[in-house]
Amino acid sequence: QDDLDDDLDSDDSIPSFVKSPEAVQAQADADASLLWGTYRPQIYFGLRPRLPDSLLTGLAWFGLQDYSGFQKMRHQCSDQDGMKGFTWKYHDGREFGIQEINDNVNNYRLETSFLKVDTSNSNGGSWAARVSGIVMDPAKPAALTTFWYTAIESLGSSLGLETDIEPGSGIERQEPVRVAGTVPKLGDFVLRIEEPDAAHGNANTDGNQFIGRPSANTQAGDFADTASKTHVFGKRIPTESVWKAKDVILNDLMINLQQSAETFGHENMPDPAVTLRLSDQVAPGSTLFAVQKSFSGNFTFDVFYDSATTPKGALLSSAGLTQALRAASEAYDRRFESTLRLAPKGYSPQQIEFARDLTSSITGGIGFYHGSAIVDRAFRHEYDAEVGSGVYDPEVHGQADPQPTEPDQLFTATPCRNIFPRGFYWDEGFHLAHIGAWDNDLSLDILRSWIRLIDEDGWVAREQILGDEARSRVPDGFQTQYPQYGNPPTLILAVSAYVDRLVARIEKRGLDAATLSQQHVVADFDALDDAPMSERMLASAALGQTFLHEIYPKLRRHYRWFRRTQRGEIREWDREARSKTEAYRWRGRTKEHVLASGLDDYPRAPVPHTGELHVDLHSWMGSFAETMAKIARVLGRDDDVDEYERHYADIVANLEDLHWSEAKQMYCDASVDESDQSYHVCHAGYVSLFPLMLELLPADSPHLGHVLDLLADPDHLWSPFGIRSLSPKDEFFGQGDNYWRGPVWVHMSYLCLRALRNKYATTSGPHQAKAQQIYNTLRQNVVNNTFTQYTQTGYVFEQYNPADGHGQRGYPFTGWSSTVALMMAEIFP
Ligand code: 6A9
Repeated sequence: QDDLDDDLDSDDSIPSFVKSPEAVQAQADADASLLWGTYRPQIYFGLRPRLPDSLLTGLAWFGLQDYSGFQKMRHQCSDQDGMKGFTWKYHDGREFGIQEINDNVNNYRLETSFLKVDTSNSNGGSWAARVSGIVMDPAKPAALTTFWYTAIESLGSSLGLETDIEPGSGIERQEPVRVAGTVPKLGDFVLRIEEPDAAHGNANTDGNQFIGRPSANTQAGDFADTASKTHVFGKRIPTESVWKAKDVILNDLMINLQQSAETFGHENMPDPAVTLRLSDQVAPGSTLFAVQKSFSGNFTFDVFYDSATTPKGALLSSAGLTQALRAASEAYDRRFESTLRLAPKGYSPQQIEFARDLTSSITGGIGFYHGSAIVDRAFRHEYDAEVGSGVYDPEVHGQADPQPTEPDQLFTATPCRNIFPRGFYWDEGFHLAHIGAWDNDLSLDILRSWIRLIDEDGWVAREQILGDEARSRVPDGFQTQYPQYGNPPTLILAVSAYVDRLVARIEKRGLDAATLSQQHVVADFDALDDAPMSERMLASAALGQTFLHEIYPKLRRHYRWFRRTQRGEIREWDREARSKTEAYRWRGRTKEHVLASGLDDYPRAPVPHTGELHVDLHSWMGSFAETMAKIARVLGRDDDVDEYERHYADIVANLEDLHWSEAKQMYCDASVDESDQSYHVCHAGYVSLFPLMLELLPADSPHLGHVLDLLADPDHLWSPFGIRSLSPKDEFFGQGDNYWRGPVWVHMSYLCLRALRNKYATTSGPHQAKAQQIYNTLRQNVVNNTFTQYTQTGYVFEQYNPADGHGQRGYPFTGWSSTVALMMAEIFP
């Protein structure tokens, strides 16, 4: 009766501009205000364009209080650096940001900011970056040395130092250092590194009156002579090693350090400020330049990237930057309030700042990655064969054959800047909920980038480890991706959120949904609001390539990939399933893990079996079908709508037939025992909640009350800090790696709140009052606990302890944990 989706639709033609690398280029050209950005969230600070093989810039620093700082140079974000928080306090995702880095070990609070000008210029315009240091405790030693590097990644580019320098001599610090270059798509530019003092010839107003002044603990004469100068070096390095700029800098520092050791002897080394300085040597054809400035006390220096095509009058000075940053942060605060509307909800200024930090950190975590991934198209896990012997058989499973793919690109937000700085598929749906609420078009740009990665089969890898830099952060055993394995389809939630925003905008302009589906839609919100909208305009917009039209074929292919490859077996002899096809099983399971599910070590059937059925995937597929129907409706694809609606109805029906346990009064996985008898696999936890979280249960479902009870029961999933992943009554609670076996995950509470707010607490039915009460308390609990932890530690965490609420695992985990800001604002797309 039902298609098994083995063949792709003939009309599934994918416009070539969606998949070609030129398309990405065209896209970068199209949205010039997104060309430059802090797109290396894996380092503390630096700007790059979202172009492969282009220009990289970055900041590194270490403490000069003694020789140990040198070994702990700060560059790549690391949880080993002992920072008391590093947070984008402002970041609008396009033109401006201010980050605070609390380097307690070095007794400095750094403020790094950037601001772009002339951004509608097709080459991305110009920008300024500011680095300020403020001594935290003036009673303690404070001396820091900073490095700003600029490097080209391609042979078609060039770079050169325009400032005169002699090896070993340095440059007077009042003098700006200029690096000029030319890079394809960016054109000609000059980078100026200067201190505000130098620019104005008088004391600047930033409270950094200590610039260059030796503090009491330094050996005055030495410091004044050498560290008060700016030092540089330039070197030709292999283009593919540019991301290791820190190592290149360290190597250059070694030249002078070794000379000093010979001169003074290891026992009598002078102040590190004297010996730890760059060589001032510039090799011919240098591709990387670093500029070093050393400070004791407070300081500020600025880096200006002046594009040759930006009108002179639009270029920034230090004084202009100070003003522009202030104006931008005030504008941000106004925009933040009008977008999230937290003040009327009675939140304190500190709580509002918390939500602002979260919002800035999700946009500040956006990165651009390019390069090869590693994919194994040959291997299958022993449990993935359709006949599950449980024994490894090379005939069935193939030999491992990991291969690098063609280079690809991804524009994506990231879960955690220090330990997971790359794209993760199911995390991204949550990121986009947040980003989309802030800047619709930015979220579409990211969405489009991910959708491009969906391959011919409809598959996209769960973890996007593109290029050597990204790969350097992943242990060997975790690098390979397998084309049989999926991950929860959350990107579709972002598409759905977009459709809702679009419909809301259009309705605001008095156009009904019928007109909309006839005329199709435009992607550009601003065009919608600004232009005098008429039916004629809408019709002409429809003639263009609208966003939904553009992505639909790939989404459909993706949907069909899930249906085809993750299908479960229904055993007809002991199941009363209404549909004989709608059942699902995650591929890629091992005995202990189902990484594909995203819930890694959550307990499943004790013996892996090809007859297993997974209720979380079943629910995701229901949600996927429902959302595809919604998109197809907007696009006026009526046949497809019918198909998705049929799938959806069957999935909802089979949810009850296959996954509801009468005995346990709970939704459960299912499996098959040795004598081929089916049984339920019940572990009270997140998996049991999916039918509710993804709104598959009708508001008057006879099972809804039981699911709500489980969720709200303090003996099971309810904690004062959010919902536990597993009930303390479960035998696996807190066991093993204890990743998804009890700890509280913010984004799962977000999904619950979303379902409650959008459906169960707002639709009349027998459980509405209870749903309302749970909604209010859960929201309060999660917001309060994450806020408390944030004020205590300066961090947002990957998960929270189910017993005492303290933050655990990755930090700063400003990926899906940032949805706390949406909870506060009650934005649940
Ligand atoms: C493995 C170890 C430094 C695990 O947030 C990203 C993902 C989630 O999608 C998933 O649901 N995290 C969750 O269970 C982190 C994934 C890290 C994988 C890297 C290598 C690296 O150690």
